[in-house]
Amino acid sequence: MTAVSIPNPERKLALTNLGIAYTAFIIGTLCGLMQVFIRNDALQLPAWLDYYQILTAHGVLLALIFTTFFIFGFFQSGMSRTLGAFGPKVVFWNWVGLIITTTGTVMTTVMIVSGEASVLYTFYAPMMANGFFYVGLALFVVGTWVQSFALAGHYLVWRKANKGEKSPLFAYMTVATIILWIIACLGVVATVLFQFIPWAFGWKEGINVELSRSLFWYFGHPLVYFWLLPAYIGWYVIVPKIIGGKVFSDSLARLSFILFILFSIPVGFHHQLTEPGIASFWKFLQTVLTFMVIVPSLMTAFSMFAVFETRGRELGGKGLFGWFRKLPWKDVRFTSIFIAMLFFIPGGAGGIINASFQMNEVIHNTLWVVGHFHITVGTPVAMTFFGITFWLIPFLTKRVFTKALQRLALIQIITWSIGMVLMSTAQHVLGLFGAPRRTAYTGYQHEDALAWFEGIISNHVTMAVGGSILFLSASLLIFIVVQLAWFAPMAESATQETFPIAESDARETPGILENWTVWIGVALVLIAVAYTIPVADMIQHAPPGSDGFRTW
Ligand code: HEM
Ligand SMILES: [Cu+2]
Repeated sequence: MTAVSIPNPERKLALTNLGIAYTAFIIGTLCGLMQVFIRNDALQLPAWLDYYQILTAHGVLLALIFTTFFIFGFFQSGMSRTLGAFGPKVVFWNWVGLIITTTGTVMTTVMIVSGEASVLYTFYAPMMANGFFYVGLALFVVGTWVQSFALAGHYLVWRKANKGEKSPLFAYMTVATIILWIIACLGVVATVLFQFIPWAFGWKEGINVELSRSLFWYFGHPLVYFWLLPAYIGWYVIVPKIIGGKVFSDSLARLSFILFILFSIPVGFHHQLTEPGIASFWKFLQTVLTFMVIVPSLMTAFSMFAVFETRGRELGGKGLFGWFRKLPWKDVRFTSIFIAMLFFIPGGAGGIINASFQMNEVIHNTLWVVGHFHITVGTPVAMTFFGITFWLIPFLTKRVFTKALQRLALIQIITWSIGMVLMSTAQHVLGLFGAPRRTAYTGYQHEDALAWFEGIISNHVTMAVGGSILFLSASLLIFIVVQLAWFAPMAESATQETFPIAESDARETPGILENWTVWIGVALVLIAVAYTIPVADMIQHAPPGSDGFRTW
């Protein structure tokens, strides 16, 4: 399939999703900029604006809205590109889902902006937001489910028409991500519908805090894989094509996605290691399951570098590392994703520290954690999405990604990297010295404590310098996005961007890998083992429910 573009309905759907994603992105990063200045005591907000309001907006707009809308835009384009044009029903239900998701987004954003929901993106009870904040969240999730089912429907139609064939790798990976997302959301939907909404509207008194936090993290950890797997699609399926290579191994790629589904859900307790209401055995079990995710992560790293080395040698690279120089470094579609991968090396190593029972005590709720997720979701995921954007938008708008824009794009990813190295390193080190996360400026009334934060790296000023470079980089990205959407010259067939899909040989791939019933079954068994007894405990031995608090 070498279709130059995809049909108009899919283009419109995808562009709408991407447009909302980037609107959220620029507002979210502006909040980030304010945060670094407030924490450094260089900015005081006016009385009507609150640090926690901004921080809630930052988390929700970037971690939930930017990522989710981007992912669906990417999926819709890729599913149409690899499985063929959507039927009218698939188009219709994708729109219905998109509209519901957007309605939910608008509702939550209005609540946050009007100061009714400064509960941060984890909305921990017993902090209580306006009930419509939770209704907005529920609509957001339901809307993504409708879009997910529409895409799954498209896949099923393809499978019926192509009996006995293995689906294209892009479609397979999309379905895996959707399955993960739907199973994961069950937790957040349960707590929002049955705990938060009745409580916030005053229909029910008191909330079981431990249960709500556990249901949140049952969702919150796989949420990070919902961000990561689409980035991995970029790594496994798209990058090899961009550099002129092939997928290293089709079955390895599929197996790694299955392992991500299995080992990313029954592990939420690793975010709750300091909570008293969960027996340590269950924390231990979930920690062990958490570490299993290292296996597919290293499989991914291995196959990516195998693709790079193979291609570099094809291009004439000699010796142990000669292949490295042969890679197409000037192609920003590749370089962006390569740098994204590099950031994931310290990001993943930090994750192992966070998930370790004892070491978690050292970094828990410190700025270290903030440093960590900016070099996992904030760069490996986000920068992979930038790299995809550079060709996806011109592919959809049929415009040219001109040489001048390509140069700007290189500057954009380099500045993002520099800003992130500064901000994230400062956050990691400050965190080790005990600087807390999720706090505005903290005066620390003692000179010894103040001295900890006066190093060159362990300094809130370094963090602010990094944050400022990041915001400039974000603005540059928006400039490029706007150019690609509306102003770049229209393409002719020779200059039209393609949707790169690498060749992947599925002939030897075991059919069982596409037997979803089996894998959903195994996932549910693991979830039941990890959660049934501790959750039953939380319900049976629950203390009296808590009233709601407005801490802002
Ligand atoms: C201009 C770029 C950015 C800057 C300057 C920035 C800055 C910050 C700072 C300083 C915090 C910690 C505040 C605190 O704990 O008191 C924070 C939190 C956070 N950031 Fe960013 N960030 C940026 C981009 C991003 C991106 C691209 C993402 C994700 C895609 C992201 C996701 C988050 C999340 C999820 C939190 C946690 C919010 C919470 O604790 O509730 N950030 N950011
Ligand atoms: Cu986690």
